[in-house]
Amino acid sequence: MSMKMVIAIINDEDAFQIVDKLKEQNFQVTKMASTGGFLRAGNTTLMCGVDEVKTQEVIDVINKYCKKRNHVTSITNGTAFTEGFVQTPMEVTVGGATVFVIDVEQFIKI
Ligand code: 2BA
Repeated sequence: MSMKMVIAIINDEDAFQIVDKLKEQNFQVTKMASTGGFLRAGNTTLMCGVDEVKTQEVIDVINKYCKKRNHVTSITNGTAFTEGFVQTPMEVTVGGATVFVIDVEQFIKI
């Protein structure tokens, strides 16, 4: 059996749901807390070792539950001394995933 390792860097917000969905479909997954080198903010890295023929199924789950989406949040403008605090709605993009698929040379459980 040929095996692949899917490494996916995803948003923390999507992590619990995606681990649940992968488990439901009988995939084994390891979830690691990670930090992006550019933003230096927390993200989640998933490692999922799968039979080669099932690689696309894992990618489909990631695609379904980690899709980029727009999220409306609010930022606070102004000061208490001027016009007061004003909540300004702002649209931000959340989610998405960076996925690597790697050939597994050996898979050993001891
Ligand atoms: P993404 O490209 O969606 O990458 C999200 C996270 O995925 C990255 O977090 C990093 O943890 C991981 N990642 C992406 N490409 C990788 C690779 N080739 N190897 C290993 N890990 C990888 P951050 O590094 O904090 O980057 C967050 C976001 O900032 C990136 O989103 C991208 O939109 C932007 N970005 C990253 N580097 C940039 C740069 N040099 N200039 C401009 N924007 C950058």
